[in-house]
Amino acid sequence: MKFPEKKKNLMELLNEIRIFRERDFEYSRILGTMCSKPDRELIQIYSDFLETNLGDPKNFPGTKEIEDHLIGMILDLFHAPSSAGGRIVSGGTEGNMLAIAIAKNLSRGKEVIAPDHVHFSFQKIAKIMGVKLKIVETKNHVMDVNVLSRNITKDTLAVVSVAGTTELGLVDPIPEISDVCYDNNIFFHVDAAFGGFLVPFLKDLGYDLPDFDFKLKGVSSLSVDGHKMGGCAIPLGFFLARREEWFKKIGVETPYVSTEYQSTILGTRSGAPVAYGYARLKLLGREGFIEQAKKCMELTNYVKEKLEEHGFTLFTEPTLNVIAVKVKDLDKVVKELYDRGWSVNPIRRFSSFRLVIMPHLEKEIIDRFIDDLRDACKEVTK
Ligand code: 0PR
Repeated sequence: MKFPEKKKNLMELLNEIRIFRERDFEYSRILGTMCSKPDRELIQIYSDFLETNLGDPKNFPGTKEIEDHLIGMILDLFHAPSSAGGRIVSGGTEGNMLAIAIAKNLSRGKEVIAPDHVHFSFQKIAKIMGVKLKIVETKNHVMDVNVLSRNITKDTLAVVSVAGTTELGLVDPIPEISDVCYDNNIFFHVDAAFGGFLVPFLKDLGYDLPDFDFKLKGVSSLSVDGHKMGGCAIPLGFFLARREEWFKKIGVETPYVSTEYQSTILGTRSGAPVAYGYARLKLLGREGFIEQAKKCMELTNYVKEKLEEHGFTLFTEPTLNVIAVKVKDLDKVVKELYDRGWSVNPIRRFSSFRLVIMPHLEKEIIDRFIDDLRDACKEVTK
């Protein structure tokens, strides 16, 4: 498309934009996403903060106060000690990147040890930051502490593990990994981008899930996404480090703006997702997040039972609200589903596709989906 030479009539323009938007999937037909549909009641907040810029907070002291309160809530949720610091980031990728940047400043090592299910953001980080990603084998699709111990060398820069894996929604044995890292004095980052807003509340409900946050003395940093199970609007992630002073190591002086230094990747950044996130966390509170977690897990069980009733096989028993369904001719099935208006995400290495049972899904949607899945599979095997 060429840069427009002439002005355009506003009504025509709005119409043009609307037509594009109508081509997008309705959120209720997106079954593989880890993101959330914004709450109707809170949408206005996003537009009220559109011009706020937290890159230069002196102009927006009110919005900055919201940011500070929000970070405080997150530090509290994840049992951060008083020495800890937190930053708002654009999402899991940026949070994970800050972790490795800090680790690089604390150690002479060159290798980041991570399980084979680690999110692809670490591949990007390795390329951008010139570190080596040492992928280690897992056992039953979670990190194996013995394999980890065997792989630690004097070159180890950091260890990464995951609470809520991207493909299967599993949780690594984080307490054991934390002990190994603590004993070997190695920086340990927990990627809780997905599980961070689910695991604590499932634990409240009595689910047998491991600790994964700063309660564990070996955890050095943690990333968690508001825009996944936090139900916040995109982009909103959090990065927490056990010591605030570590941020100085990756920070740069910022002479033209009102902060002394910045230690995140973005410079100019919107206050809109921050204000939205603050409101979302307060609207639900622990009470609401427990209800949300319960609803997602009940629906996950329903999906599992329905699928099994119709002869489908799950790749693993779900731990969280992620279900991987094994199918023959994966890509063809995914395409047939797409043509029927359903979006799911293929996990090719497991010949499965992923369903993430997010809060916006309901039983009726699942029933309709399973009917179409059966048709799609019949079509493929014809
Ligand atoms: N860490 C983990 C464990 C993740 O699952 C993800 C993203 C990230 C880090 C990176 O987070 P950002 O994308 O916020 O930087 N996981 C999902 C995935 O890659 C993201 C996603 C969301 C994918 C919606 C598809 C989709 O429709 O599968």
